[in-house]
This record gives sequence, C-alpha cells and structure tokens, in this order.
Amino acid sequence: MPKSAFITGITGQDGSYLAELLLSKGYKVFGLVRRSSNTNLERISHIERDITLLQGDLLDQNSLANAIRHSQPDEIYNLAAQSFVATSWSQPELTGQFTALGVTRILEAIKTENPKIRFYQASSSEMFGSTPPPQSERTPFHPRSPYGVSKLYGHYATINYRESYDMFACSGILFNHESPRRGLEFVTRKVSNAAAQIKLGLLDKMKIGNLEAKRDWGFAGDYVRAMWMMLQADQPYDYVIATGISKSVRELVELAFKAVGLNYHDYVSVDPSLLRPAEVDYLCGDASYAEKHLGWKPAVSFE
Ligand code: NAP
Ligand code: G4F
Repeated sequence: MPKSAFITGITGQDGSYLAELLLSKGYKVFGLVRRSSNTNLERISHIERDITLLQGDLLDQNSLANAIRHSQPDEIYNLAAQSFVATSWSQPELTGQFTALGVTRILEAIKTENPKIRFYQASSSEMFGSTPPPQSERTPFHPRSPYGVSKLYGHYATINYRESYDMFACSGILFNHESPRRGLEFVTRKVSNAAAQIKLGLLDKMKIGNLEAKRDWGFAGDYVRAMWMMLQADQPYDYVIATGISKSVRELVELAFKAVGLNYHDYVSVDPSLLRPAEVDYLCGDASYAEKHLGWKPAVSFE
C-alpha cells in the first residue's frame, strides 16, 4: 500500500519541491489550496495531474479537518504560512492568525481525526533572531519580527502536542533556502532577477535594504529532503537544517552582478525605506545533529 501525504502550502516554493520528492518515492500526494479569484498553481503545474488538490484555508478549522478526513494521510507537512518577514510588520495580526494559530488548528484537526499521523512543522531560523551564531537546537530563541514570534508559537505548539498527546510531531528549524521558484520579493530572487534585467537593458538600477545582514543560504531541494527524513525517523525530534556557511547580502549582490559581468557599485543603492524595524543580523546554523541522526547533508552550495 503506497504511503500518502498531505501538504499545506503546496503552491509555495517548498511545497512544490516536496510534492516532487514524495511523488518520486511513490507517495499519493494531497495538497491544500486556498480559494482565490486567480489560480496560482504555477509552481506545481508540471505535476498537477499526479496530485490531488483540496480546497481549504489555515484560517478555517473545519476545512482542515475535512481535508485530513478526505486524504487519510500517513504524513502531514505544514508548510503554509505568511512567510515574508517584511510583511509581518504591516500585517502582524494576520501573520499571527496564519503562521501561529494555523499550527494549532492543524494539530487539533490531527488530534481529532487521527493522532497517529506523523506531522512536520515548518519552523524557522528567524526564531533565533538576535541570538548570535552558531545556532543549533540548544540555542535560545529571541525573535525580532512578528513573523519570528508567530513561528516560535507554532514551534512550541508542535512540541506541546508531542508531549501532551504522544503525537509524532517534528519541527524543522530551517535556515534560509532558495531556488529559481523562490518568490521575487525575497532578496535572492530580487537580486538575481534585477542583475539579469539590468544586463538585458530592461532595468537601470536596483534599490536594496540592509547590505550587511548575513544569512546561511541553502537550496530548497536539499531542505525538503530533510523534512521527509525527519518523518521517517524512529522518534520525533526537532532539527536545525542549515549549511553552516554564512554570507552577507553584499556578497550575494556582488556575486550575482559579477555572474553577468557587471560591477554592482554602478547599479545598486541603499533605500532606507527597505530597512526593517528590527533586523536579524547574523544567522549561521549548526546542523550537526541532523547529520548525525538523520544522515542529512546539503548537496548544493551558496555559489
Ligand atoms: P512560500 O513560497 O511563501 O509558500 C507559502 C505557502 O503557504 C503558499 O502555498 C501559500 O499559498 C500558503 N498559504 C499562505 N497562507 C495560507 C492560508 N491562510 N491557508 C492556506 N495556505 C496558505 O513559502 P516557502 O518558502 O515555500 O516556505 C514554506 C514554509 O517554510 C513556510 O511556512 C515558511 O514560513 C517556512 N520557512 C521557509 C524558509 C525559507 O527560507 N524558504 C525558511 C524557514 C522556514 P498561496 O500560493 O495561495 O499564497
Ligand atoms: O530574503 P529575505 O526577505 O529573507 P528573511 O527575512 O531572512 O526570511 C526568509 O528566511 C527565513 C529563515 O531565516 C524564513 F523563515 C522566512 O520565511 C523567509 O523565507 O531577507 C534576507 C535578508 C534580510 O536581512 C533583509 O533585511 O536580506 C535583507 N535585505 C536587504 N535588502 C532584503 C532587501 N530583503 C528583501 N526581501 N528585500 C530587499 O530589498
């Protein structure tokens, strides 16, 4: 009997890579999509015929329970969230509703429908916030955005359901991971897209925010593999997933412009309106626990 999995956030960057991975392993894949006046299936159009999409929303408890009842999954991956940190200051309440309380809603639905389902929660290195690197599973949290605060709620909700109801619930504390499918508002795609457009004469200049912030950037395809591995383990744990190498936004910009033969100094300027009310200055993860217990290692480098 093939395993089945239910993915919230299947239309997002990670959801699309995870769905591909699970299909390649013979899973029956179900995905949650929210109602929109415009279909938004660009990232999964190439696998749409192989998966089953179910309507629902993280804001609606009943729709989550119905989707679980319909799909009868062995595993649930909760990837849906308001995931853009900058927007979390302008929409803090909605971010809390999606990204924090959405986790409780799905955990409650699992508890009611079938507490044996294995659960993955998409936690984030943004929860470490101002705590200096290297950050591991033992590092204290100090989030710096409404998004980080909401993710921390979801993280502890996951641990609490594991401890209260003996559920197989894991939290992956993932550091930044990118791909050609990354939303254009995130800095890696904003920069690579602008460098390409400038090279082609379609854009003159690029405005950027904090050039000195440092991130531990990996590849989304490697990181969804870690999500799956967590749910195959004998026991549920929480894991940091990272490359252990950190680069500044300035290094990213320099590399991207150099790749198309341009000097970024001629095209890039700092726009103070893009600076955040509170910044996460320096993230660099220590994923040695995941390497030791899951055998996970990233395959794709920053470059
Ligand atoms: P993403 O591309 O922004 O995708 C977010 C997904 O959530 C989309 O499918 C979106 O659906 C869905 N969604 C948002 N609100 C929803 C709601 N109310 N009900 C149902 N679905 C909703 O994010 P990602 O980069 O793939 O990240 C996946 C998860 O990992 C997120 O939880 C993110 O916070 C977390 N995370 C990401 C990273 C990273 O570096 N990428 C690092 C750590 C943690 P629509 O298509 O309808 O908008
Ligand atoms: O690409 P970013 O917007 O990603 P951020 O804020 O690190 O969040 C991402 O990673 C988290 C994991 O740590 C996830 F949980 C979260 O869902 C998301 O996927 O910004 C990266 C850095 C920041 O320091 C930001 O201030 O780039 C800096 N930055 C400088 N100029 C900019 C810009 N970021 C964006 N998006 N746009 C700019 O113009």
